[in-house]
Amino acid sequence: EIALSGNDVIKRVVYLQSIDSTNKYAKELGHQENFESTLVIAETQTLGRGRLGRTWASGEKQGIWMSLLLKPTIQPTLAARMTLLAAAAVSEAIDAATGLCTFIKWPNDIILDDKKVCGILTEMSAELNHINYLVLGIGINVNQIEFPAEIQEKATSLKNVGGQDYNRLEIVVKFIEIFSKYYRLLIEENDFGTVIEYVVRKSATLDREVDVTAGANKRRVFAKDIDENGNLIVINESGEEEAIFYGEVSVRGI
Ligand code: BT5
Repeated sequence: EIALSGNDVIKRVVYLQSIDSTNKYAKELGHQENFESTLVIAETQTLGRGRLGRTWASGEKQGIWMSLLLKPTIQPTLAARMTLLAAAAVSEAIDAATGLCTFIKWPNDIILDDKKVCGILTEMSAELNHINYLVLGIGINVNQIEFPAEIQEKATSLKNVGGQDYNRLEIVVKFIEIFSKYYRLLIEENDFGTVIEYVVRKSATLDREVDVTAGANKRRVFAKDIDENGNLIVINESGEEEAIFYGEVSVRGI
């Protein structure tokens, strides 16, 4: 466990060799009264999770498996902003540390070479008017070269694309730096535009047809923009503009 001096956004880092899931661990910390904002990092996970209970392959010590526990003073209805903020920070951190060029697939994936290199899982506990805690779970494939057969086609790592090993600590440090900057802008200056600007510029989703899946319902729409709250603005089947708040967007071809 390491205290981070000089950073008022992330107060400490907990470093673990192996854990079932860093998100689960961070959520347990979040149940303590007056918890400090903490970044939980593990070398391996035995039960890494994606959204909707899906599995996240993270058994190898070659990735960055981390969860950031925070208590953001924003309305729970605006929590989706935090996922995009994390996505922007991860993408920018990877690019800065490696020289590679990642893209953001709304709302929670980072794409490299048309494949998924990182996924984000946001979980929170909230009352009507405030957030008790929020956990941003981030999984980045860094130096693995192989994946389980069922995701081999759609997953990649920084090493697969860049052809070399990358220093994971360097990426984590950059992430802490950039995330803290964006977080302060949002919380202290109510500026989310800077994040949106980055997400739009680096979007793998916009200006193309995407499938929007909500439960069993799947529609093909045209992704036009991302609004100031981080919602995806699409042109629907009837030619009308519509905001997509939640659900799942799959970009064709990715
Ligand atoms: C996500 O879910 O993309 C969120 C992943 C969050 C993982 C982090 S790791 C640290 C923290 N602790 C946790 O337990 N979780 C977080 P979703 O959009 O539902 O995507 C899941 C899908 O991605 C799976 O069903 C697979 O198809 C695919 N997948 C699984 N492992 C992958 C990997 N290592 N790289 C790329 N794709 C993967």
